[in-house]
Amino acid sequence: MVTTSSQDSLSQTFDLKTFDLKGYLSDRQQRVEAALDGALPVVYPETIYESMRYSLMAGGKRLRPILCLATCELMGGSEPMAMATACALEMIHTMSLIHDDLPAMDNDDYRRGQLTNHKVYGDDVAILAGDALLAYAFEYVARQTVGVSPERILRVVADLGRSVGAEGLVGGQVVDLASEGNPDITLETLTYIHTHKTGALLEVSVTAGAILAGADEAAIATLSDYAKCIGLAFQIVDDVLDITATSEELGKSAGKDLQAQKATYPSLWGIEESRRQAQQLVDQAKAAVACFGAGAQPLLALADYIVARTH
Ligand code: GRG
Repeated sequence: MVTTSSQDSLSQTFDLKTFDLKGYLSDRQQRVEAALDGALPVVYPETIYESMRYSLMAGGKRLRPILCLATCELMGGSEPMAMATACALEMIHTMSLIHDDLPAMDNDDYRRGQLTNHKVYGDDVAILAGDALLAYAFEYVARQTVGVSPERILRVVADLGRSVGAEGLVGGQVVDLASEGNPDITLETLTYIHTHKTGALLEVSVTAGAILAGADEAAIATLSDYAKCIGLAFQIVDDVLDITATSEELGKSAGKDLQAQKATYPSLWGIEESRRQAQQLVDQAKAAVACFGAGAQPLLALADYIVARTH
């Protein structure tokens, strides 16, 4: 693995300043939006499809699908090979947001700049919309992936399953709920929560694209190192933004962590140290993928975007 100290020479080699991240994100977001739109038509019983689409098509950065498309491309694969998984990742992410916002969980009224799913459709339909999106995500990968061997598709399905279950999102969420109201939790517990609740899905987003493209195990392991670093950096920045950004900027209620007396990285380290730690992780992530040469440019820029983002 390339060390962090190689970062300066890396930036010179790739001249990251010339990479048009804005254009790259906008292009990939549009492709993902179109694929998602086509993936979920409204049929009978309309209410459930409308509720699923309400949250799925509400915008969002589409970071997980974009990471999946980027690593597939980096490893020599094509967009059609990865698009079904990219959509599935967004379906899973969206269902986790719907369930996270429910009164029994974080109890939020706004998400992605609009009322939360249960505020519009009721708790019952919102729960079912989440369930249906989760089930459909797996069906979609299995049925709609093109140009990839069944063995690779099966591995992606298994990895996705692990990342959402008790070893992933659900495990992280359970420890998060149990820690609520306890501002004294340890850094170890906080890191467990976030590597599972946030990191697991980001990691599979990165590795699934590579698996679909037929990457070797060493490359998958390197990408997994990159993903672990950006996953944690992403959550540290999320915690900072919850304090420093407005509800309008975030598209959801700001200041929720303080209100719920949640331990966060800023509550343990302060804002400046949290930013420094996030930057260090991003540098580490970028150093990990330097071995891939100029093709890694999107992954380098996406890592920078994670610390620079404002929502
Ligand atoms: C997965 C079966 C299953 C159940 C869900 C509720 C729950 C269990 C887990 C919570 C997961 C969760 C909401 C984690 C937070 C992750 C996070 C930082 C979300 C914000 O992601 P962004 O900023 O959002 O990428 P956009 O809206 O841009 O997509």
